[in-house]
Amino acid sequence: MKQVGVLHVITDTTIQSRFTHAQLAEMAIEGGADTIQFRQKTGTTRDMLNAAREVQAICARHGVPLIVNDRADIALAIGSAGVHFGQDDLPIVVGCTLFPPDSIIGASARTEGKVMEAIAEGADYIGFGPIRQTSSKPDAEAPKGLDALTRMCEIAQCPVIAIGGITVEDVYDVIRVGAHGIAVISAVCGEPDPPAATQRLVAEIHRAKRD
Ligand code: TZP
Ligand code: MG
Repeated sequence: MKQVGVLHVITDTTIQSRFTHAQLAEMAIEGGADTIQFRQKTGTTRDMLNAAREVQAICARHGVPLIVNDRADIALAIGSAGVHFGQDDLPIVVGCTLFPPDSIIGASARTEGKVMEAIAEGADYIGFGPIRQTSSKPDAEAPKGLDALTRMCEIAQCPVIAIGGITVEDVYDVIRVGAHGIAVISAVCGEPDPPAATQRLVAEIHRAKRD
């Protein structure tokens, strides 16, 4: 099984405009994030490539894997460590043929059937959510809660990364019910002090894994 990080900080320049993707990545890594996800839904491909390239340079300097959301072309162009596909993106089985064998391929899956399908197709981890109400993804489904997360963690034969509205107060329970890790936007990018916020999340993840 490939090594998958426990705190995926998704850089986002729509819920806030104080920081660029690169600045957010730098601060998240400073706070202890072990995975960065570049996620940008709008703008030109050229601008996206330039922004992702900057983030990749920072991640490479710190030895932290970068996962690119949706955009296989950008991921391949910058040589990121991995890519994350949603249900409307490239099928996992197609993604697996495009990327080097050591790449981390993540998949969003919201039902048991989709989880099993993504794993069978070769996903290295499953992103499951939204766990809580989120305002960072306008088309997010209704919150699924901890019971559904527990069930997914039981059936998934690969790491489950919980996502959606996760705050520092939720982290302990999310990990205790079986999630391998969490992915967050607002709990880092929307906080006044992103490095400190990241540190608090990391501490909670480790506390839950120790107990
Ligand atoms: N996918 C499901 S919920 C979500 C994504 C990208 C948004 C996560 O952001 P936040 O601010 O941590 O709820
Ligand atoms: Mg997607």
